[in-house]
Amino acid sequence: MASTKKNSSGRAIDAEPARSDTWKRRDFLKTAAAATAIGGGTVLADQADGASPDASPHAETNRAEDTDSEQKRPNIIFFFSDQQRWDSMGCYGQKLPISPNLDAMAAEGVQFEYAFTCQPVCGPARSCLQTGKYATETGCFRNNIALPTDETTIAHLLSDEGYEVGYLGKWHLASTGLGDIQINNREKPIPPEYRGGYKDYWLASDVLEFTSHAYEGHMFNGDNERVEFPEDTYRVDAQTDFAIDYLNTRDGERPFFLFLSYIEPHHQNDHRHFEGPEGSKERWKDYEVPGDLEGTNGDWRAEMPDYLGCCNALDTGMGRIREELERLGLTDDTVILYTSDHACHFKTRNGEYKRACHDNAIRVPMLASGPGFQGGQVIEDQVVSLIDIPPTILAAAGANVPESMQGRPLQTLTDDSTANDESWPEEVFVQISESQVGRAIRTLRWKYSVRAPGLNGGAAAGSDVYVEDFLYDLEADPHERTNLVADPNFAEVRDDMAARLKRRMIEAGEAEPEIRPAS
Ligand SMILES: [Ca+2]
Repeated sequence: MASTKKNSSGRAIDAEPARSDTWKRRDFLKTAAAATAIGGGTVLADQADGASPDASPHAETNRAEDTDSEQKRPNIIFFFSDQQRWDSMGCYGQKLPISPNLDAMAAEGVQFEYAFTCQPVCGPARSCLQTGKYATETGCFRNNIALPTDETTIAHLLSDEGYEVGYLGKWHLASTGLGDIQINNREKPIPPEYRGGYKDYWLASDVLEFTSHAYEGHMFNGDNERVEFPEDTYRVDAQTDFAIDYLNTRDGERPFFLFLSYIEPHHQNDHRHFEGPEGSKERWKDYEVPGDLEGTNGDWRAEMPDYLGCCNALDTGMGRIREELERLGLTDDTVILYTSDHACHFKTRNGEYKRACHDNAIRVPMLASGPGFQGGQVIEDQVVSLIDIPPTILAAAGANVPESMQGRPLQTLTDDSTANDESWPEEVFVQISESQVGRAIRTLRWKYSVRAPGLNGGAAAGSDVYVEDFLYDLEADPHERTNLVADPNFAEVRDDMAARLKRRMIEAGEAEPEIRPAS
């Protein structure tokens, strides 16, 4: 990799608190056009603090006026996997040849070494990606809560900017309830009002694992028609076929934004196993055991080869998409972002795969390529979050980032950017639900989490009182084996972390909680 932006990787706990509160989107917007060189795309910096996006969520006034520059605005593909660990790729240390295409993308683009989800479970993470708000802000704090139909999404905002907006794959934001189901689109065509503003192209299933398996299944198109996966085709390949069809059948008059949402490498819920392409068990059996799993129980011994097979199929999909963009002459005009909704701890932190504060539940791969993301940079002196993706997508389009969005454009951190990245937060903020009512922060060095005593994480979104749960020194203990939460030598660190966590909760619209020491 040609360039590494690095100044303080592995630094000790910082004396200065993060200055996220002083970060101004307007500062970014003033420099974003130059930084990302989006063909002179009009950035309406003077309107950044103007009309509230809440007051006028889909206002045409946000739209850039310059027709010439509109034509040069990049296409954007958000390539999204489900439950993918960061270390499933070569560029993050995977030894097996799982990810040649993603590694190539990283070598040309930008790799975010320390990327984390802001909510380690499907629906909430997806609500954050669509809105740029934390899950408690939209009410989607656990699975099975539909995204409120009055929320403004990245699709609405990009539509207003003149983008064609399309969605393909798993949605998981259109149904509410389980036994008490109130809105049920889990196995049905999703009505337009529950599609989050993706109005130009739609081929999706709300709960894709209910309408498909590895080699069969269906989704529904924009006209509510059932579309079968091609026979004997692995699900990832089928979805990639659909994406390539889309690239070849759009009229090309507007730049497009495609949210391409795969379910792999998620396990298949009905039989509780991972389903890689046929042959995965043999092909990927000689994997190096990740350090966090070594010596643990869990089900990774039986499941890892299929899991890696899923990841390899995604990589092949990315290779095919990039090849098709090249064939269509769109490579230089297309930003591609790649990440996952959360990671996978293989039943080593609780009885399933996620919903925990540990890195093997929250650390994800994150890559970007195309305009604004070039040169093989590895960003390893900052932690970044899924919550930064929506502002990144808008910045890539040259669009305003509404104040309601909590994250920051990742373009700020690249070598090409003239924006001040000194104000980038030193920690990511994580909300955890279902398994607990939990909150966590993760800096380059520390992991700190708290848990609300006696509350049901499927019922309560938050709490006034939390108890310290975990403190890990990731420099000394990268696999999170030694919990320092009650160690008197780390009382000062815990105090600092508690202060940071409270500040982040307040920024996310939560009440300042009482945080009690572990007993
Ligand atoms: Ca998921």
